[in-house]
Amino acid sequence: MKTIDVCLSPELMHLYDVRNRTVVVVDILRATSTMVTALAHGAESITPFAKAEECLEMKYRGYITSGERDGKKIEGFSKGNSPFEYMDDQVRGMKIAFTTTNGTQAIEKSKEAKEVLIGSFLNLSTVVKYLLLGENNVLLVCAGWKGRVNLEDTLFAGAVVEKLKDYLGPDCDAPLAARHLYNQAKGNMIAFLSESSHVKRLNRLNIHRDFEFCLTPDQYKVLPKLKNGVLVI
Ligand code: 3SL
Repeated sequence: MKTIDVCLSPELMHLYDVRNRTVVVVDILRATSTMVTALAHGAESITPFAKAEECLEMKYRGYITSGERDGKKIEGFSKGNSPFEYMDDQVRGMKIAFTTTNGTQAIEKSKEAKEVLIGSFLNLSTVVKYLLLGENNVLLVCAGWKGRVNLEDTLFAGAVVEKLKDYLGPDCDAPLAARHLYNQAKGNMIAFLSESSHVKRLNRLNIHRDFEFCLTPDQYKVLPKLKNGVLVI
């Protein structure tokens, strides 16, 4: 039986040998939700950067520069990190250089993996189907917040573990904990997350609709994959 594990924070990545695994990076609020949205709406590619300065340089190479620090658009960048900035034709055919506080850092730490995918509630069923049919053991990497665990990424991990429980065995207790949490929350995830740290942060920025959208399952069927350092579908 293939196995599935959950890395609850990128700070725990040193515990995992990812070279033979399929890694799914998840940052529900909001980086991976926004990446899925942009590629579903026709963006050509997303190049993730850990460092904002390196990302900004890409504007001289014809890229849209996107991202945030602490939830706010970075000075000099074209776009922030709201999925609503990447819908319809706003990024169709464009190459995006992207940097975020946690999401792109988690991608950077996952680069050694056999393959790196981008997961969110927005493409949940597509992720699950791919992992079910794939050959590799799986690691779900939760981006968290500055090294700390967060609820929303853990809930997504729990949803994936729950849906694959008859096919992929848990590698340790983190997938079990995530699954139990998801089963408690799934009736009303918005209410369940109302006291979570990042929801409070986003509410302060007045972007409650981003929060609700990012928790909506199966809006898109795309599955972004990292190829030579670039996310494409
Ligand atoms: O940390 C990240 O990668 C972001 O998704 C955080 S925020 O939702 O833009 O605040």
